[in-house]
Amino acid sequence: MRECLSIHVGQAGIQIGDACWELYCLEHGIHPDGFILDNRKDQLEIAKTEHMDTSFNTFFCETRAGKHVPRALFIDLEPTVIDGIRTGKHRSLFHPEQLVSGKEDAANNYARGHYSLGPEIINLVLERIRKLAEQCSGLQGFLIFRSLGGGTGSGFTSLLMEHLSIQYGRKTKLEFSVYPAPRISTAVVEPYNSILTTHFTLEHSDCTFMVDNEALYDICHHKLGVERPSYTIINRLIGQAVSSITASLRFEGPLNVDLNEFQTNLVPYPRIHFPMTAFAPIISADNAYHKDFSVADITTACFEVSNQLVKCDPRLGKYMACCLLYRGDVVPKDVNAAIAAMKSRNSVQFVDWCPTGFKVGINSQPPMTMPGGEMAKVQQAVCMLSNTTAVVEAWARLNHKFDLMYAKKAFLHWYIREGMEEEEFSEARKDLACLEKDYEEVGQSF
Ligand SMILES: Nc1nc2c(ncn2[C@@H]2O[C@H](COP(=O)(O)OP(=O)(O)OP(=O)(O)O)[C@@H](O)[C@H]2O)c(=O)[nH]1
Ligand SMILES: [Mg+2]
Repeated sequence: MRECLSIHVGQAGIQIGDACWELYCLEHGIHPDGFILDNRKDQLEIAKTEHMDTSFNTFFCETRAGKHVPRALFIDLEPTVIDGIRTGKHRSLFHPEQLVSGKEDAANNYARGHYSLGPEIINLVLERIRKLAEQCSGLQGFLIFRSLGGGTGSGFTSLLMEHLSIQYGRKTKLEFSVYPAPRISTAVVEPYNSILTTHFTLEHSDCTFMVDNEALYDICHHKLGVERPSYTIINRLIGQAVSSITASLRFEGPLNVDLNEFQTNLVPYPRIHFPMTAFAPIISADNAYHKDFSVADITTACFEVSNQLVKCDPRLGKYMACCLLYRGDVVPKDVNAAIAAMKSRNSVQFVDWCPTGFKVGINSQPPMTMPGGEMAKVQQAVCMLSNTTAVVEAWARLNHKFDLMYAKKAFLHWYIREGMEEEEFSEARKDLACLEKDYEEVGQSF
C-alpha cells in the first residue's frame, strides 16, 4: 500500500479540500458519511471473489465498521471555516481529530502564521499527522493544499513543511497552491506573503501545482457561462484537476502511470518544480449535448491559454516536460496521433536539452462531475502537467508587486511587530530573483 496524506491549511486549503473529498467520494461510490453506497457495495462483493480494486485505500482508511475515513487533516488558525466542515455535508465523514482549529486567524500576515500564532498549534498538528501516518503501512507522501496569499496558508504552511521535512525526511511533499489574483485578492499584502512562503518552502517542496483564481475566474466566465463564480464553483474546477492528478494513486489500470513517475519526468532540477496545469474539456452542463470531443480536440485544448489554470501564456516559453493524464475510454493510438499533430506545430517549443518526450497515462475511469453542478459530464478528459519556462511570468508579476510595496517599506511594520526581521524580506526577494534567473537559464539555447 502506498498511502497519501492530504493536509488542508487555511481557508483556501480547507475549502478546496472539501471539493476534492466530495469528488473522491463520488468517484469511489462512498456516501458523504463514509459508507460505501449500496449498489457499489454489491459490485465490491462480486469483485471480492474475483479481483477488487481497493486502490482508493491509499486515500481512505477503512474502519472495522466499514466506514471510509479520508486520510486528511484540516487546519486553520481560526474556527469559522472548519466549523463549516464540522456542520456541513461531510460532518460525519471526518473524525473530529482530523479538524484542527485555533482561536484567531493570522489576519493575512505571514509572520503571525509562522512566528506568533503557528508555534502554539504546531505540536498538536504534528501529533495528529503522526496518528494518521501510523495508520499507513507504506506512507508515500503528503499533498498540501493552501493559498500563498493568506496568513495561515503562507506562514503556517511554511512552518509545517519545515517540520515535515525534519520528521518525515524524504517522503514526497506535493503542493497545490492558490496563486494570488488581483481581481479577487483579499489583501494588499498577498505578494509579501507569497514570496516569503515560496522562499521558505522552496527546498521542502518536491513539486508545486499552482492554480490562479484569476485564470479560474475567466474559465468560469467564458467556458461555463458563470458571471460571478463563487468559491464553490472555482473549487470544484480545481477538484477536477486534483482528481486527475491523483487518479493514478486511487485507481488501478494497465496504462496507469504512477504520480512518482510523472514527477520524475516533470522536475529536471529541484527548484524548477512549478508545472502548469491545464484541463480539457471544460464545458457547461447546458452545452454538453451539442458537442462531441475527440482525443485530438482535448489534447490541443490543453495547449491553449484559455485552458491553463495559471495566467501564463505557454506560447511565450519553452517546454521542459509534458505529461498528459487521460481519463475515460481513450486508446493509445488516438493519443499518439494527437501528440504527433501537436509536435508538428511551431507553437509547441521544447528546450534544446530535452527530447520532446510526452509522458502519457490513461485511467480508464471516465471523469465524474457533481450532479447539478456547472460542469458537464463527459466521457473523456485530459489534464496536462507541463513544466514550461512560461511560468516565470507568474513569478515576475508577483516580484514586481512586492518591489512596489517594499521600495516604500509599506506594511512592513505589521510583520516586524510579530517578530520578523526585515532581512527575511530581502533574503526572500533575492531568492525569487534567482528563481526567475534559473528559469531563464534553463530556457537558453546551447
Ligand atoms: N480557489 C480558492 N481560493 C480561495 C478560497 N478562499 C480563499 N481563497 C484565496 O486565498 C487567498 C486568501 O487566503 P486564505 O486562504 O483565505 O487565508 P488563510 O490561509 O485562511 O489565512 P488567514 O485568514 O490570513 O489567517 C486569496 O487569494 C483568496 O482569493 C477558496 O475557497 N478557493
Ligand atoms: Mg483564514
